[in-house]
Amino acid sequence: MLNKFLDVKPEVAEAIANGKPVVALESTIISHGMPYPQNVQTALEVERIIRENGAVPATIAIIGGRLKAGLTPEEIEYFGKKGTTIAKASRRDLAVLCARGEDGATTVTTTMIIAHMAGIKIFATGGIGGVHRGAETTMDISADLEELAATPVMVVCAGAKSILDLGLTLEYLETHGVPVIGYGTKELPAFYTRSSGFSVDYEIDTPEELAMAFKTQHELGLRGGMLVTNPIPEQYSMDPKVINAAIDEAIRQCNENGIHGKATTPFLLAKVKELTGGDSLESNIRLVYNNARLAALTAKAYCEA
Ligand code: PSU
Ligand code: MN
Repeated sequence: MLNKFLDVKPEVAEAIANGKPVVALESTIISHGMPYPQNVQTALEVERIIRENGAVPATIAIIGGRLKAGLTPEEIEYFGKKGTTIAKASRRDLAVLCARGEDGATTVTTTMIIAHMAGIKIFATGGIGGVHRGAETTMDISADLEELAATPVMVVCAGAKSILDLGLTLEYLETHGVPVIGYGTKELPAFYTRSSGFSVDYEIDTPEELAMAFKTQHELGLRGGMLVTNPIPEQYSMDPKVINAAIDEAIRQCNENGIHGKATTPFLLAKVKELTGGDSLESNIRLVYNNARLAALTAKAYCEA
């Protein structure tokens, strides 16, 4: 019995019922992560790349209080156009949004929750939330980390931006038992750049081995997800000096303006984009395509394993 608040798109439901590969996608990256119309173009292209690599895409969102696993192109356009006027929905927002019949853009956390309700195991995105710099006093730690600890969905991302404290983010994931895998690398990628100076737990080099590791985690009866960090392709990676200067300036302005809570991450992302012009947006789009492809191949391998 599926959850009474859940609507699974027929194409997605058919794939799940027949053991075919499905990849979940989040909607906060559309509404809060990129400007219109690039957000809509990117979301549609990501779905195309997933199909091209043999899986069915399921973009996840909350519309009129319904948890949607799979959106139509019209619904993706609606989210892209409404942008930041749509509520950014984390775990704590779900109940009230559903009770009131409102819309919500799903973060990594809520996309994992809804994917799991629908029976989807693999999820591709750009970056995850984590432990913010200064968290030792602000206690700003993304709910994404708790969800990775609890919910059995593999998240394929490009590592984490250094708007976060990457060292503390890794410590937190270790404490909560979340495996952090580098795809073809021993180093944690830092979203816009391929290196961070921090090590991942394991390097894995094929979608087949990723699928096997994740399947084994389920068969062992271990709870929680797995974090796959896939470095941005070399030709789209940014100059670390340029991007780190922009991030430092964004954090300075964030503190100066007293931004906190759920507004922090969207503020930092928008500032970094503003300070680096179109370059960071292009990198961001390319790394999402790269993650979509890997997630589709891994979902396929998972179904065949
Ligand atoms: N980091 C990015 N891009 C994003 C996000 C984070 O590089 O789009 C979004 C994701 O939806 C993520 C959310 O789940 O921000 C985390 O927000 P918070 O830090 O408030 O938990
Ligand atoms: Mn936060």
